[in-house]
Amino acid sequence: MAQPLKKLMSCVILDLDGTLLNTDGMFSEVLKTFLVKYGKEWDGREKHKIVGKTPLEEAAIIVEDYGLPCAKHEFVNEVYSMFSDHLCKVKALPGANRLIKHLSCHGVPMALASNSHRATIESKISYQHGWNESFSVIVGSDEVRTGKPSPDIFLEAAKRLNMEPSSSLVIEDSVIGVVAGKAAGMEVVAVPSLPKQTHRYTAADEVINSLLDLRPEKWGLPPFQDWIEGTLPSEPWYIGGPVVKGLGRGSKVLGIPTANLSTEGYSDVLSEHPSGVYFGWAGLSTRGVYKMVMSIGWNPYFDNAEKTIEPWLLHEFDEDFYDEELHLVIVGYIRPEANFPSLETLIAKIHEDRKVAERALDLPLYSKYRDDPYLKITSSKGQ
Ligand code: ADP
Ligand code: RBF
Ligand code: MG
Repeated sequence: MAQPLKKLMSCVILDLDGTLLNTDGMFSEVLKTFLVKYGKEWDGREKHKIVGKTPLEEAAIIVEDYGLPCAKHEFVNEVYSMFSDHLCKVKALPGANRLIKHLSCHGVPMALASNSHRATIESKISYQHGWNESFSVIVGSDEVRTGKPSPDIFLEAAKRLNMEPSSSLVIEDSVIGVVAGKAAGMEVVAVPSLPKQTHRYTAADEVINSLLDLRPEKWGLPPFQDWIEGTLPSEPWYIGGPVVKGLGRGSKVLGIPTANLSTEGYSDVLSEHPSGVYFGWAGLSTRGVYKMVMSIGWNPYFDNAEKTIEPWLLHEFDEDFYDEELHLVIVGYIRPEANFPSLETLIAKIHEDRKVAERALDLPLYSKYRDDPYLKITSSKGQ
Protein backbone atom coordinates (compact mmCIF):
# COMPACT_ATOMS: atom_id res chain seq x y z
CA MET A 1 0.00 0.00 0.00
CA ALA A 2 1.55 3.33 -0.99
CA GLN A 3 1.26 5.84 1.82
CA PRO A 4 1.68 9.58 1.39
CA LEU A 5 4.82 10.72 3.15
CA LYS A 6 4.00 13.15 5.94
CA LYS A 7 7.44 14.33 6.99
CA LEU A 8 10.91 12.86 7.42
CA MET A 9 11.54 11.88 11.03
CA SER A 10 14.86 10.73 12.51
CA CYS A 11 13.88 9.54 15.96
CA VAL A 12 10.86 8.37 17.94
CA ILE A 13 9.89 9.57 21.41
CA LEU A 14 7.38 7.34 23.15
CA ASP A 15 5.11 7.82 26.11
CA LEU A 16 4.93 4.81 28.44
CA ASP A 17 1.62 4.41 30.34
CA GLY A 18 -1.30 3.78 28.03
CA THR A 19 0.95 3.95 24.96
CA LEU A 20 3.34 1.02 25.46
CA LEU A 21 2.13 -0.43 28.75
CA ASN A 22 -1.32 -1.37 29.90
CA THR A 23 -1.06 0.16 33.35
CA ASP A 24 -4.72 1.05 33.42
CA GLY A 25 -5.84 -2.17 35.15
CA MET A 26 -3.14 -1.91 37.79
CA PHE A 27 -4.04 1.71 38.46
CA SER A 28 -7.73 0.90 38.96
CA GLU A 29 -6.97 -2.10 41.14
CA VAL A 30 -4.64 -0.18 43.44
CA LEU A 31 -6.99 2.80 43.73
CA LYS A 32 -9.89 0.53 44.52
CA THR A 33 -7.96 -1.03 47.41
CA PHE A 34 -6.70 2.35 48.55
CA LEU A 35 -10.09 4.06 48.55
CA VAL A 36 -11.77 1.23 50.47
CA LYS A 37 -9.65 2.23 53.46
CA TYR A 38 -11.41 5.59 53.43
CA GLY A 39 -14.80 4.00 52.92
CA LYS A 40 -14.92 5.19 49.30
CA GLU A 41 -15.49 3.31 46.10
CA TRP A 42 -13.47 3.78 42.89
CA ASP A 43 -15.86 3.89 39.97
CA GLY A 44 -13.42 4.67 37.18
CA ARG A 45 -15.24 7.90 36.30
CA GLU A 46 -12.13 9.95 37.08
CA LYS A 47 -10.04 7.96 34.61
CA HIS A 48 -10.32 10.46 31.78
CA LYS A 49 -9.25 13.30 34.09
CA ILE A 50 -6.11 11.43 35.12
CA VAL A 51 -4.78 10.05 31.85
CA GLY A 52 -1.36 11.57 31.17
CA LYS A 53 -1.06 13.53 34.43
CA THR A 54 1.96 13.61 36.75
CA PRO A 55 1.75 11.65 40.02
CA LEU A 56 1.10 14.78 42.10
CA GLU A 57 -1.57 16.06 39.72
CA GLU A 58 -3.28 12.66 39.83
CA ALA A 59 -3.16 12.80 43.62
CA ALA A 60 -4.67 16.30 43.70
CA ILE A 61 -7.60 15.22 41.52
CA ILE A 62 -8.42 12.09 43.49
CA VAL A 63 -7.89 13.62 46.93
CA GLU A 64 -10.26 16.42 45.99
CA ASP A 65 -12.89 14.40 44.11
CA TYR A 66 -13.18 11.84 46.91
CA GLY A 67 -12.67 14.36 49.72
CA LEU A 68 -9.85 12.28 51.21
CA PRO A 69 -8.40 13.38 54.54
CA CYS A 70 -4.80 13.01 53.36
CA ALA A 71 -2.20 15.22 51.74
CA LYS A 72 -1.23 14.84 48.09
CA HIS A 73 2.25 13.58 48.86
CA GLU A 74 0.89 11.01 51.36
CA PHE A 75 -1.40 9.77 48.62
CA VAL A 76 1.51 9.51 46.17
CA ASN A 77 3.76 7.71 48.67
CA GLU A 78 1.16 5.18 49.66
CA VAL A 79 -0.36 4.51 46.24
CA TYR A 80 3.03 4.25 44.52
CA SER A 81 4.34 1.79 47.09
CA MET A 82 1.22 -0.31 46.39
CA PHE A 83 2.00 -0.20 42.64
CA SER A 84 5.31 -1.96 43.11
CA ASP A 85 3.55 -5.29 43.84
CA HIS A 86 1.65 -5.02 40.57
CA LEU A 87 4.37 -3.94 38.15
CA CYS A 88 5.45 -7.47 37.30
CA LYS A 89 1.93 -8.22 36.05
CA VAL A 90 1.71 -5.20 33.73
CA LYS A 91 1.46 -6.18 30.08
CA ALA A 92 2.77 -4.51 26.96
CA LEU A 93 -0.03 -3.07 24.82
CA PRO A 94 -0.76 -4.70 21.44
CA GLY A 95 1.98 -3.85 18.98
CA ALA A 96 4.32 -2.33 21.58
CA ASN A 97 6.95 -5.08 21.50
CA ARG A 98 6.70 -5.28 17.73
CA LEU A 99 7.30 -1.55 17.38
CA ILE A 100 10.21 -1.43 19.83
CA LYS A 101 11.93 -4.40 18.17
CA HIS A 102 11.38 -2.94 14.71
CA LEU A 103 12.77 0.51 15.47
CA SER A 104 15.64 -0.86 17.45
CA CYS A 105 16.57 -3.38 14.70
CA HIS A 106 16.70 -0.51 12.22
CA GLY A 107 18.80 1.66 14.51
CA VAL A 108 16.15 4.36 14.88
CA PRO A 109 17.02 6.36 18.03
CA MET A 110 14.31 5.97 20.66
CA ALA A 111 13.46 7.76 23.88
CA LEU A 112 10.89 7.20 26.60
CA ALA A 113 9.28 10.40 27.83
CA SER A 114 6.76 9.99 30.62
CA ASN A 115 5.03 12.08 33.24
CA SER A 116 5.91 9.33 35.74
CA HIS A 117 9.02 9.73 37.82
CA ARG A 118 12.20 8.29 36.39
CA ALA A 119 12.52 5.60 39.06
CA THR A 120 8.96 4.44 38.40
CA ILE A 121 9.62 4.34 34.65
CA GLU A 122 12.71 2.24 35.21
CA SER A 123 10.99 -0.26 37.46
CA LYS A 124 8.02 -0.50 35.08
CA ILE A 125 10.20 -1.34 32.07
CA SER A 126 12.48 -3.68 34.02
CA TYR A 127 9.77 -6.36 33.66
CA GLN A 128 9.57 -5.96 29.86
CA HIS A 129 12.10 -8.00 27.97
CA GLY A 130 14.57 -5.97 25.92
CA TRP A 131 13.04 -2.57 26.63
CA ASN A 132 15.72 -1.06 28.79
CA GLU A 133 18.37 -1.70 26.09
CA SER A 134 16.18 -0.25 23.34
CA PHE A 135 15.81 3.24 24.78
CA SER A 136 18.98 5.28 24.73
CA VAL A 137 17.18 8.07 26.60
CA ILE A 138 14.59 8.08 29.39
CA VAL A 139 13.06 11.30 30.75
CA GLY A 140 10.67 11.44 33.71
CA SER A 141 8.70 14.42 34.97
CA ASP A 142 10.99 14.71 38.00
CA GLU A 143 13.89 15.51 35.65
CA VAL A 144 12.39 18.66 34.17
CA ARG A 145 10.78 21.80 35.52
CA THR A 146 7.22 21.03 34.43
CA GLY A 147 5.55 17.86 33.22
CA LYS A 148 3.30 17.46 30.17
CA PRO A 149 1.39 19.41 28.78
CA SER A 150 4.52 21.55 29.02
CA PRO A 151 6.93 20.64 26.20
CA ASP A 152 9.88 20.29 28.63
CA ILE A 153 9.98 16.48 28.79
CA PHE A 154 9.93 16.09 25.03
CA LEU A 155 12.47 18.86 24.43
CA GLU A 156 14.78 17.29 26.98
CA ALA A 157 14.38 13.88 25.31
CA ALA A 158 15.26 15.29 21.86
CA LYS A 159 18.22 17.15 23.32
CA ARG A 160 19.60 13.99 24.92
CA LEU A 161 19.08 12.10 21.66
CA ASN A 162 20.93 14.88 19.84
CA MET A 163 17.96 15.36 17.55
CA GLU A 164 16.00 18.36 16.37
CA PRO A 165 12.46 18.61 17.75
CA SER A 166 11.20 19.09 14.17
CA SER A 167 12.53 15.66 13.18
CA SER A 168 11.21 13.89 16.31
CA LEU A 169 8.08 11.76 16.10
CA VAL A 170 6.08 11.52 19.35
CA ILE A 171 3.70 8.64 20.04
CA GLU A 172 1.21 9.41 22.80
CA ASP A 173 -2.07 8.12 24.19
CA SER A 174 -3.17 11.16 26.21
CA VAL A 175 -4.45 14.54 25.06
CA ILE A 176 -2.07 16.16 27.53
CA GLY A 177 0.85 14.39 25.90
CA VAL A 178 -0.28 15.34 22.40
CA VAL A 179 -0.46 18.99 23.47
CA ALA A 180 3.05 18.70 24.98
CA GLY A 181 4.46 17.15 21.80
CA LYS A 182 2.98 19.84 19.57
CA ALA A 183 4.22 22.57 21.94
CA ALA A 184 7.69 21.04 21.53
CA GLY A 185 7.39 21.49 17.75
CA MET A 186 7.26 17.76 17.08
CA GLU A 187 5.06 15.55 14.92
CA VAL A 188 2.59 13.60 17.04
CA VAL A 189 0.77 10.34 16.45
CA ALA A 190 -2.00 9.78 18.99
CA VAL A 191 -3.10 6.29 20.07
CA PRO A 192 -6.05 7.06 22.37
CA SER A 193 -6.23 4.60 25.26
CA LEU A 194 -9.91 5.20 25.96
CA PRO A 195 -12.43 4.21 23.26
CA LYS A 196 -14.47 6.71 21.25
CA GLN A 197 -12.24 9.66 22.06
CA THR A 198 -10.84 10.46 18.61
CA HIS A 199 -12.59 13.84 18.51
CA ARG A 200 -10.52 15.08 21.48
CA TYR A 201 -7.26 14.60 19.60
CA THR A 202 -7.59 17.23 16.88
CA ALA A 203 -4.15 18.66 17.76
CA ALA A 204 -2.44 15.39 16.75
CA ASP A 205 -0.94 14.96 13.28
CA GLU A 206 -2.50 11.52 13.04
CA VAL A 207 -4.82 9.46 15.24
CA ILE A 208 -4.53 5.68 15.08
CA ASN A 209 -6.55 3.00 16.83
CA SER A 210 -3.62 0.97 18.15
CA LEU A 211 0.11 0.58 17.60
CA LEU A 212 -0.73 -2.19 15.11
CA ASP A 213 -1.88 0.56 12.76
CA LEU A 214 1.28 2.65 12.82
CA ARG A 215 2.84 3.01 9.35
CA PRO A 216 6.40 4.20 10.02
CA GLU A 217 7.00 4.80 6.30
CA LYS A 218 4.54 7.70 6.44
CA TRP A 219 7.14 9.40 8.60
CA GLY A 220 10.16 8.45 6.55
CA LEU A 221 10.99 5.59 8.91
CA PRO A 222 11.58 1.96 7.84
CA PRO A 223 8.29 0.17 7.08
CA PHE A 224 7.21 -2.94 8.96
CA GLN A 225 7.97 -6.04 6.92
CA ASP A 226 5.51 -8.35 8.64
CA TRP A 227 2.30 -7.52 6.72
CA ILE A 228 1.43 -10.37 4.37
CA GLU A 229 -1.17 -9.82 1.64
CA GLY A 230 -3.03 -7.25 3.68
CA THR A 231 -2.87 -9.20 6.92
CA LEU A 232 -0.77 -9.02 10.05
CA PRO A 233 -0.06 -12.48 11.51
CA SER A 234 -0.34 -12.92 15.28
CA GLU A 235 0.15 -15.75 17.73
CA PRO A 236 -3.13 -17.65 17.56
CA TRP A 237 -5.70 -16.83 20.22
CA TYR A 238 -8.82 -18.72 21.18
CA ILE A 239 -12.42 -17.90 21.96
CA GLY A 240 -15.40 -20.23 22.11
CA GLY A 241 -18.83 -20.92 23.49
CA PRO A 242 -22.42 -21.45 22.45
CA VAL A 243 -23.82 -19.20 19.73
CA VAL A 244 -26.31 -16.82 21.29
CA LYS A 245 -28.99 -14.68 19.73
CA GLY A 246 -27.85 -11.12 19.19
CA LEU A 247 -30.03 -8.33 17.93
CA GLY A 248 -30.34 -9.87 14.48
CA ARG A 249 -28.61 -6.82 13.08
CA GLY A 250 -26.01 -8.66 11.04
CA SER A 251 -28.42 -10.29 8.63
CA LYS A 252 -31.07 -7.59 8.69
CA VAL A 253 -28.96 -4.46 8.50
CA LEU A 254 -25.96 -5.62 6.51
CA GLY A 255 -27.12 -8.82 4.83
CA ILE A 256 -24.11 -10.41 6.52
CA PRO A 257 -24.93 -12.89 9.31
CA THR A 258 -22.56 -12.64 12.27
CA ALA A 259 -22.75 -15.28 14.96
CA ASN A 260 -22.72 -13.77 18.42
CA LEU A 261 -20.76 -15.36 21.23
CA SER A 262 -21.33 -14.43 24.79
CA THR A 263 -18.28 -12.42 25.78
CA GLU A 264 -18.70 -13.46 29.40
CA GLY A 265 -15.42 -14.95 30.54
CA TYR A 266 -13.56 -13.43 27.62
CA SER A 267 -13.29 -9.83 28.74
CA ASP A 268 -9.59 -10.28 29.47
CA VAL A 269 -8.85 -11.72 26.04
CA LEU A 270 -10.92 -9.03 24.35
CA SER A 271 -9.32 -6.21 26.28
CA GLU A 272 -5.95 -7.42 25.02
CA HIS A 273 -7.03 -6.95 21.43
CA PRO A 274 -7.85 -3.60 19.88
CA SER A 275 -11.22 -3.18 18.20
CA GLY A 276 -10.92 -4.04 14.55
CA VAL A 277 -11.18 -6.79 11.96
CA TYR A 278 -9.52 -10.17 12.54
CA PHE A 279 -9.67 -13.53 10.81
CA GLY A 280 -9.01 -17.18 11.41
CA TRP A 281 -10.80 -20.51 11.59
CA ALA A 282 -14.17 -21.39 13.08
CA GLY A 283 -15.14 -24.84 14.32
CA LEU A 284 -18.83 -25.56 14.67
CA SER A 285 -19.83 -28.69 16.56
CA THR A 286 -21.32 -31.42 14.35
CA ARG A 287 -20.66 -29.36 11.21
CA GLY A 288 -17.00 -28.70 10.55
CA VAL A 289 -14.29 -26.08 10.25
CA TYR A 290 -14.74 -22.91 8.22
CA LYS A 291 -12.82 -19.82 7.24
CA MET A 292 -13.89 -16.86 9.32
CA VAL A 293 -13.58 -13.06 9.34
CA MET A 294 -14.84 -11.05 12.30
CA SER A 295 -15.12 -7.69 13.94
CA ILE A 296 -14.26 -6.84 17.49
CA GLY A 297 -15.82 -3.56 18.32
CA TRP A 298 -17.23 -0.85 20.33
CA ASN A 299 -19.58 -0.51 17.47
CA PRO A 300 -19.83 3.14 16.44
CA TYR A 301 -23.03 2.51 14.50
CA PHE A 302 -24.96 1.07 17.41
CA ASP A 303 -23.02 2.87 20.11
CA ASN A 304 -22.69 -0.24 22.27
CA ALA A 305 -20.67 0.20 25.44
CA GLU A 306 -19.17 -3.29 25.51
CA LYS A 307 -16.78 -4.83 23.06
CA THR A 308 -18.61 -7.38 20.95
CA ILE A 309 -17.22 -10.17 18.85
CA GLU A 310 -19.01 -10.94 15.60
CA PRO A 311 -17.65 -13.77 13.46
CA TRP A 312 -18.87 -14.24 9.91
CA LEU A 313 -18.35 -17.86 8.86
CA LEU A 314 -17.40 -17.89 5.18
CA HIS A 315 -19.80 -20.60 4.10
CA GLU A 316 -23.44 -20.76 2.96
CA PHE A 317 -25.50 -22.40 5.70
CA ASP A 318 -29.07 -23.56 5.08
CA GLU A 319 -30.17 -22.78 8.62
CA ASP A 320 -29.33 -20.96 11.82
CA PHE A 321 -27.16 -22.63 14.42
CA TYR A 322 -28.09 -20.99 17.71
CA ASP A 323 -26.91 -22.79 20.90
CA GLU A 324 -24.33 -24.80 18.98
CA GLU A 325 -20.78 -24.70 20.29
CA LEU A 326 -18.55 -22.41 18.20
CA HIS A 327 -14.78 -22.29 18.64
CA LEU A 328 -12.57 -19.66 17.02
CA VAL A 329 -8.84 -19.71 16.41
CA ILE A 330 -7.86 -16.17 15.50
CA VAL A 331 -4.62 -15.96 13.54
CA GLY A 332 -4.28 -12.43 12.27
CA TYR A 333 -5.40 -8.83 12.02
CA ILE A 334 -6.67 -6.92 9.01
CA ARG A 335 -7.63 -3.36 9.97
CA PRO A 336 -8.99 -1.11 12.72
CA GLU A 337 -12.71 -0.71 13.17
CA ALA A 338 -13.80 2.36 11.25
CA ASN A 339 -16.76 4.68 10.89
CA PHE A 340 -18.28 4.59 7.44
CA PRO A 341 -20.32 7.39 5.85
CA SER A 342 -23.03 4.94 4.76
CA LEU A 343 -24.14 1.35 5.22
CA GLU A 344 -23.27 0.68 1.56
CA THR A 345 -19.64 1.65 2.08
CA LEU A 346 -19.48 -0.41 5.30
CA ILE A 347 -20.93 -3.45 3.53
CA ALA A 348 -18.49 -3.06 0.62
CA LYS A 349 -15.58 -2.90 3.05
CA ILE A 350 -16.72 -6.01 4.93
CA HIS A 351 -16.87 -7.91 1.63
CA GLU A 352 -13.34 -6.71 0.90
CA ASP A 353 -12.29 -7.98 4.36
CA ARG A 354 -13.82 -11.34 3.47
CA LYS A 355 -11.75 -11.57 0.30
CA VAL A 356 -8.56 -10.66 2.16
CA ALA A 357 -9.28 -13.31 4.81
CA GLU A 358 -10.28 -15.99 2.31
CA ARG A 359 -7.09 -15.56 0.31
CA ALA A 360 -4.80 -15.27 3.32
CA LEU A 361 -6.18 -18.39 4.99
CA ASP A 362 -4.85 -20.45 2.04
CA LEU A 363 -1.28 -19.41 2.90
CA PRO A 364 0.57 -22.18 4.79
CA LEU A 365 1.28 -19.70 7.58
CA TYR A 366 -2.44 -19.56 8.35
CA SER A 367 -3.87 -22.74 6.81
CA LYS A 368 -1.97 -24.93 9.28
CA TYR A 369 -4.27 -23.77 12.10
CA ARG A 370 -7.21 -25.42 10.35
CA ASP A 371 -6.08 -28.59 12.14
CA ASP A 372 -5.92 -26.99 15.58
CA PRO A 373 -7.50 -29.46 18.04
CA TYR A 374 -9.51 -26.61 19.57
CA LEU A 375 -11.64 -26.54 16.40
CA LYS A 376 -12.68 -30.19 16.61
CA ILE A 377 -15.63 -30.11 18.92
CA THR A 378 -16.99 -33.53 19.69
CA SER A 379 -19.97 -32.94 21.96
CA SER A 380 -22.43 -30.09 21.57
CA LYS A 381 -21.68 -29.04 25.13
CA GLY A 382 -18.00 -28.68 24.27
CA GLN A 383 -15.31 -28.05 26.86
P1 ADP B 1 -28.00 -12.42 15.63
O1 ADP B 1 -26.84 -11.46 15.71
O2 ADP B 1 -29.23 -11.93 16.29
O3 ADP B 1 -27.63 -13.78 16.07
P2 ADP B 1 -27.69 -12.25 12.74
O4 ADP B 1 -28.68 -11.67 11.83
O5 ADP B 1 -26.37 -11.54 12.89
O6 ADP B 1 -28.43 -12.48 14.11
O7 ADP B 1 -27.41 -13.72 12.30
C1 ADP B 1 -26.53 -14.52 12.97
C2 ADP B 1 -27.00 -15.95 12.97
O8 ADP B 1 -27.13 -16.44 11.64
C3 ADP B 1 -25.94 -16.86 13.60
O9 ADP B 1 -26.09 -16.95 14.98
C4 ADP B 1 -26.17 -18.18 12.90
O10 ADP B 1 -27.11 -18.95 13.61
C5 ADP B 1 -26.74 -17.78 11.55
N1 ADP B 1 -25.79 -17.85 10.44
C6 ADP B 1 -26.10 -18.35 9.22
N2 ADP B 1 -25.07 -18.29 8.40
C7 ADP B 1 -24.05 -17.74 9.09
C8 ADP B 1 -22.70 -17.42 8.76
N3 ADP B 1 -22.22 -17.67 7.53
N4 ADP B 1 -21.93 -16.85 9.71
C9 ADP B 1 -22.41 -16.58 10.92
N5 ADP B 1 -23.68 -16.85 11.29
C10 ADP B 1 -24.50 -17.44 10.39
N1 RBF C 1 -18.96 -2.00 11.71
C1 RBF C 1 -18.45 -0.77 11.76
O1 RBF C 1 -19.14 0.14 12.18
N2 RBF C 1 -17.16 -0.53 11.37
C2 RBF C 1 -16.36 -1.49 10.88
O2 RBF C 1 -15.21 -1.22 10.55
C3 RBF C 1 -16.88 -2.81 10.80
N3 RBF C 1 -16.15 -3.82 10.30
C4 RBF C 1 -16.69 -5.08 10.22
C5 RBF C 1 -15.94 -6.12 9.69
C6 RBF C 1 -16.46 -7.42 9.62
C7 RBF C 1 -15.62 -8.52 9.04
C8 RBF C 1 -17.76 -7.68 10.08
C9 RBF C 1 -18.35 -9.05 10.02
C10 RBF C 1 -18.53 -6.64 10.58
C11 RBF C 1 -18.01 -5.34 10.65
N4 RBF C 1 -18.75 -4.28 11.15
C12 RBF C 1 -18.22 -3.02 11.23
C13 RBF C 1 -20.16 -4.49 11.52
C14 RBF C 1 -20.40 -4.66 12.99
O3 RBF C 1 -19.54 -5.62 13.53
C15 RBF C 1 -21.84 -5.10 13.18
O4 RBF C 1 -21.96 -6.38 12.66
C16 RBF C 1 -22.80 -4.22 12.46
O5 RBF C 1 -22.67 -2.94 12.93
C17 RBF C 1 -24.22 -4.72 12.64
O6 RBF C 1 -24.46 -5.05 13.96
MG1 MG D 1 -25.02 -11.17 14.77
